[in-house]
Amino acid sequence: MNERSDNGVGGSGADPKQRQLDAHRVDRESGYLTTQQGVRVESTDDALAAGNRGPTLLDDFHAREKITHFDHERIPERVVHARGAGAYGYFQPYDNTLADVTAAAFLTDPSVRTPVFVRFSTVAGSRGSADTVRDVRGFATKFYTAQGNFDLVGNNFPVFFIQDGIKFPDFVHAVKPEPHNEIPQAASAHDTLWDFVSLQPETLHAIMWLMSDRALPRSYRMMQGFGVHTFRLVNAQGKGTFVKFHWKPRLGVHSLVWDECQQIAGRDPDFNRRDLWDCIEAGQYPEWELGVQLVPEEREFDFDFDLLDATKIIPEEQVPVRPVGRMVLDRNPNNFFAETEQVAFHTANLVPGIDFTNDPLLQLRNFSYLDTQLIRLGGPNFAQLPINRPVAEVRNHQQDGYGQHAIPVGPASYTKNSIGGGCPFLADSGAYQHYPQRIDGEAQRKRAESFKEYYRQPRMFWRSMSPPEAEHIVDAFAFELGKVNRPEIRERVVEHLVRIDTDLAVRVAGKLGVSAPESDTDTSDAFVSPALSQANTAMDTIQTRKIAVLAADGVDAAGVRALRAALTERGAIVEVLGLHGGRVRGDGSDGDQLDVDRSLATAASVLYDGVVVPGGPGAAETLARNGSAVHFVLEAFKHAKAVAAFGAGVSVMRISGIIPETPPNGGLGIEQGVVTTESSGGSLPGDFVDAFADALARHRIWRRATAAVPA
Ligand code: HDE
Repeated sequence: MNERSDNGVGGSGADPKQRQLDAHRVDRESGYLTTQQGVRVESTDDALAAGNRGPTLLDDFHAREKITHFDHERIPERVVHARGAGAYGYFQPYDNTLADVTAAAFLTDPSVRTPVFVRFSTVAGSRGSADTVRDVRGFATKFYTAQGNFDLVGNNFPVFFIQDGIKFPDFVHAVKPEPHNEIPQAASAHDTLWDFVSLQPETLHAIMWLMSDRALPRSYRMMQGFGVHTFRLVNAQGKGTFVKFHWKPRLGVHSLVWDECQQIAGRDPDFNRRDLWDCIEAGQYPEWELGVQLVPEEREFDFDFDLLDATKIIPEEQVPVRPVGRMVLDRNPNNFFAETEQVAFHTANLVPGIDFTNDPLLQLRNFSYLDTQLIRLGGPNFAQLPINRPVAEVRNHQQDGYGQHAIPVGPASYTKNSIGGGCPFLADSGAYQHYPQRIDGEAQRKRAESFKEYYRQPRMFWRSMSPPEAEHIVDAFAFELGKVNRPEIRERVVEHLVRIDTDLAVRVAGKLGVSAPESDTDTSDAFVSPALSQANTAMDTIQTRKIAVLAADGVDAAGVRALRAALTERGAIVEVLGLHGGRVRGDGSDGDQLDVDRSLATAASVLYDGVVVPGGPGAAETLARNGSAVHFVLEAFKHAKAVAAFGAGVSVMRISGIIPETPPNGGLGIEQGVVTTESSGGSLPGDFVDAFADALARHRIWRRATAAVPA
């Protein structure tokens, strides 16, 4: 476990960004209430008024200031990625092996720990929308390097919906709520998005990702990140190498199921945000490995797609992802607005050693971010906001504007000057140098021919899926298109699906109740990329997995304690859910009681990774008669989660129909993720705990048939 930085005001140790932020942190848990001018206030409950019953007097400068400030508290939300959550941490490279391709010290000096701030986001919803909607997730990282800020403004999909930035407003207008009635919020399942998709086959690859489990992350801590575009690394000699950036989560890539997502949107709309916050508070720090795919410039045209086309990936099997270093997030912000809302990422925030390419999507991003931030953050000085300030020194002749915080000293605010001693000096080393790319060509508005193949990579994605992942994609298309009102849009989409893969199209069409047309495309190529399937992700830990233990009076308290200890030791989080709050009685006559963490009324199975029904005949009988408890277990089962029962708790599994009256071999079987033992008390068998932990680590037991389960 890493040493955790102090989360309060000050005391931020060696991290240079935290030390800088300390100067701006204001301790509101001591001292006196004052006005903005520092004048102490005697009362803030009653405005100054004439006599007992008013009117309120304008003389009350405190009341006026308080109200005025409140009136101006809101700023525009981000036009996309409005809903987000952020955290601080650090990045450290493993070694210096990348030094042959980049001059960026933070990527090549293993002794340097670079402070970072990461903001995760959904794209389409507004600031108050739910976390668990079907959407892309933003994964934006600000590296506060000694050479200046570098922002890697990525997503959890490696491809984007359009190839040219000029189409971004069209795409965003199509996916956002429809303009006439502002419906639906944070959802792609509506006519305008699918109309756009049906007319723009370049969207199809990203649409496959959007219909897949990748769009429903279990946690921000369990999703991959991608820089998406091909960037360029540049070494000390000025030689360029094409690069794609990847973040791989240590806990593996895991997803929710769609039914669960929809329920969580009501039960806990802050599900992903809360998860990130809670884990960092608990010292369970999320971690990712940064990796790069490198393509020498000489190999630029070795692929059957264009490296500049952001709707294509370079399959990992073709160019392996080379591990570079590790990022750990170990500190929550102090204030959502000041830090997470005001952070401003920009694709053009580069440091020496990293440069752009001509990707036409990236090129307009390089314009858009600064432009939008000028209005969102109210003027040209937002880089001075504490969250945005580099730890590298800033010194230049830009001046004035709203919210200027610095006090530039000296009369010379121009270059060249003699009055200021010619300062600040231009650097003769360590300065950013643009890659000396040769630029040639006639101005034209035309999509490159090399961008015009739209079906091969969606097909590769589809054919790389495991059977349950493929099933989820079919269900997602059926759901989304089922919400589309205009039949001609549905038909046009199915026509595209046929060109991707007949099996996909026939299955979707079947669920929609339409017939799939004949394919006019050769779909015989069969490249498969196992790296794309979540079936091949890390499944070796139950760290941070949340397990619900249902408890009623008469519970086998010793058994629960033993199980909790065993699971907590493996890094899981165990919560006892009682039919009521407070405590539940144990099963002995010794007055033993068990603390309840949460009452069942405030919880739901969708908020947990697994469920346990403990022993104690009295408790089991009560739970079996309680509809909410039985539903809880059934629903977890239906969502393919690990479920376990011990002692008399096994009867609840039987009554709910999860296991037959006479279970084969003492249980439905570990293969099905249903783990039971007749034992109870402090002596739960080790193989019971091991089997339950194994099932939890596998995340979901997809092979389980759940269609007949009523939940
Ligand atoms: Fe963005 N995008 N984007 N985008 N984007 C914004 O910048 C834009 C694109 C991404 O947590 C905006 O400050 C254009 C791809 C993230 O603060 C805006 C185009 C990728 C975030 C903007 C794209 C992204 C944004 C809105 C097409 C993945 C949230 C507010 C040319 C590689 C950053 C803001 C945060 C935010 C423009 C396409 C990722 C309007 C014009 C591709 C993670 O400037």
